[in-house]
Amino acid sequence: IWKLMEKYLPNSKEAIQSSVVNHVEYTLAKTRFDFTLLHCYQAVSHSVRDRLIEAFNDTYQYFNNKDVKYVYYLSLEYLIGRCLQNALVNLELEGQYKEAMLDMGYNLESVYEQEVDPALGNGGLGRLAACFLDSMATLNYPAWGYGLRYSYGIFRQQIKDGYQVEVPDYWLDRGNPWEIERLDVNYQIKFYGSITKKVEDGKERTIWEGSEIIVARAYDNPIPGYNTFNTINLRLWRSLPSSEFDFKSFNQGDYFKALESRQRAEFITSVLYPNDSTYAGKELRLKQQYLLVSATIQDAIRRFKKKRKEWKEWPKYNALQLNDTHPALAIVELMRILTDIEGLEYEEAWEVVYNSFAYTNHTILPEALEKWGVELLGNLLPRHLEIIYNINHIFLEKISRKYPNDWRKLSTLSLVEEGTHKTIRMANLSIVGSHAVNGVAALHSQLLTTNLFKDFYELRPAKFQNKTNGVTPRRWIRCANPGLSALLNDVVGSDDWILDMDILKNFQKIADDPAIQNRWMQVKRQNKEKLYWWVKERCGVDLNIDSLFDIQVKRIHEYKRQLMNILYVIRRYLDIKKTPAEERRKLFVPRSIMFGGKAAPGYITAKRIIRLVNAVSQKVNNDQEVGDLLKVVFLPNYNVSNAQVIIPASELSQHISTAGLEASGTSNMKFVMNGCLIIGTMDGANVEIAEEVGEENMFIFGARVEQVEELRNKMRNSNYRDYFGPRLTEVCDAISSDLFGYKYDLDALLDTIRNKNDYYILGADFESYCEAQQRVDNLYRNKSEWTKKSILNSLRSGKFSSDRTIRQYAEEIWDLEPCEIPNPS
Ligand code: 26M
Repeated sequence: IWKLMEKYLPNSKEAIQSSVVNHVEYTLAKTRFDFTLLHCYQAVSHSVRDRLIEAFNDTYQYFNNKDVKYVYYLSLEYLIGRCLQNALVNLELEGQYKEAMLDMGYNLESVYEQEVDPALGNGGLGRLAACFLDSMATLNYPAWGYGLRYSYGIFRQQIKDGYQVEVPDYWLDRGNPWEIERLDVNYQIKFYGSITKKVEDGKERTIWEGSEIIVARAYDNPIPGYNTFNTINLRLWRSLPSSEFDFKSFNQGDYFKALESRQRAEFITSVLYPNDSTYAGKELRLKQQYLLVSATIQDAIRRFKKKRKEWKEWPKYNALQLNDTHPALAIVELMRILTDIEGLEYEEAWEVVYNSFAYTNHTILPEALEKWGVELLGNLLPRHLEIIYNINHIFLEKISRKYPNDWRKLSTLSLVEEGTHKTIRMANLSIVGSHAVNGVAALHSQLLTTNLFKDFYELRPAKFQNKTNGVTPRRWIRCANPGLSALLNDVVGSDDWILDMDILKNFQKIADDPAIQNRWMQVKRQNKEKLYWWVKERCGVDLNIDSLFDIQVKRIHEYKRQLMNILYVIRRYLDIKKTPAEERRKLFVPRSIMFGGKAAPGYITAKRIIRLVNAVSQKVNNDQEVGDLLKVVFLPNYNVSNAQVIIPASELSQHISTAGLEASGTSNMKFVMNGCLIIGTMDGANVEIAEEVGEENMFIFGARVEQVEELRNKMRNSNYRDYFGPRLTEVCDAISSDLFGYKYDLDALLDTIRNKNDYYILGADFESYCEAQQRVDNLYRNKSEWTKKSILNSLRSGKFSSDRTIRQYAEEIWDLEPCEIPNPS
């Protein structure tokens, strides 16, 4: 058997075909007389899965033999997107499969379309985790991703009568060929219950007995690296009832009650919370967080114990990265196991914990910061609350020794927020329990040290770092934009740029070459055509392919200012209408303005923004006078697979948040790589994009972060009519005069900027935004100049590969070495 297993799967067309046919017969139990495209997708996926599994098992066996250090990436969210094409590209088998399938009468691209898009995340934070996995595998880092296997991903967004409607996303409907269910990897998870203290040989020991016990089961998802045999694991936990627990309740005689408790257990990993910017404090969410944390720590400990090392060596072998505060209880869970179960002294345990954990912050919005009520936390996890109090006590003692009588410092640094409703500040816990804390773009990391975490920074400046986000060029160029990939291959003379985006900088002279410019425009046009059909099918709108494709896709939030974008669209509409027909083409560049993104179900203002976009779209698209000079579309259900169509087709993309509020943004990086020009504020990673591609190749506008507070104060003390310029006033008046209908909703929406202090300073930035838009029109008239800037954007985007980001995490936080497994062939 071992001899047989040493034979790796052959890659010839015939071998691929026979493996697919084999799966049709034996995995799907199908015949060629009753066979659909979906079956084809399933058979192909199983054949690719076989290859992944070989590599996957070898990878961890090799890591284990080499006794390497691991990084554990802990995240409540992963937006991995579709797997089939990504796996084929990373295994460098796409060409072979394409041919093999064509031979059998199937177009591989339509096979790709059969796959569901696993959407176990909300937005930027979840997609970042997925890009990181791709880079960790590609760079041969010994890594594990850990998360939850939600049965329902983020809701599917439908637009009905202009409003967002949420439809449950039961993504496992057709099975999931990419996961491996580990029937043998199960851990018990406890909730509630009580704690007792025992004294044993003069030492106090704490015992926590949970009163609800469930099981977490592992589902493994292989993540192949590009151009390497290394394949790492994304291990997702599913909650199940514990049979041990059943035994008790069934014996008490109430059969149906016992079944109910089984269902409660399964419910924990049922659904992803669809918020990305507000914290709600729901117990079920805390159960999710603890389930991830507890199962993951148990798994890591089991692996470490096989090494038979001492606990103090744990940080040499393990780095644990917290993707925001969502898994922060891991700090407490490891402390609990080390002290209560493994019998370490508190200080010994703290050394181990502190030196292995690191925390990434993704937002400075105060409403997003997690604070668990002590009652809720203490009821669900009594021992953890006690440990948090201990950590806080020891920490604050140090503080008061260093800063005697500084009550302000004590109360801002404390893990506990006092008040009528006492809460635990998860960010403070994460900072105190970690040896490294990082923001996700230079500006954001800077703001953490000067504002949000100022006092922590002064305490330990060396702890605070920046790790500017990045995105994987495999999915975002190679998979999403095959035309551009082929062009870059020709320019570079190889596909080396996929692993080293920085080499593209050596070819900047091509930006002036008319032949290259022409090819570049052709590629963009083909991508625009693909999006044209997508829009026609889903929105029923006929776009002009020659119009400027202007796109803003991201979660809907006031700070991202989709409202400013749509108000400018109205401005343009009014201006077109005012201009005599014969002069319109001279004054306005035809534009197709597209919006996409989900609103959190309870976020009423965000939902009203969607309503406004659709109201404007209705009016403008049906106005004969306007024709193709202006089209407005809301792209429904923005997700990873739709992004792969939308981004490569975009010519202008909008990243227009109030300065200081977008921690980084990552789609801005994807757009730039795909040769799209940015209209944006000096916020998040835009600042670094401007540094790399040159401000002259972007459309930068608006208040800088230092000016925001002052502008806010000015506006607080005046009527909106005094600081709204005439252009914005006229737009608001048009809406209020019911030009677009839906007056009730839309007036309420406008009141967020008219009568609520305009916290996001939309009124203050509007004029400068309009000017930037004018610069866009002017440049677009010069196709060659526009294309030149497009090329330069792409060639200078190397910094924003997640490979660069992950190398920095590995070297500056994790202290991790790559470990490449030998290629079997
Ligand atoms: C919190 C509590 C309960 C339920 C959900 C949440 C929650 C989930 C996701 C809160 C925030 C979440 O995500 C925030 C996020 O996506 N932040 C974005 O992170 C990106 C990656 O670093 C950045 O590029 C974006 O600027 C930042 O907004």
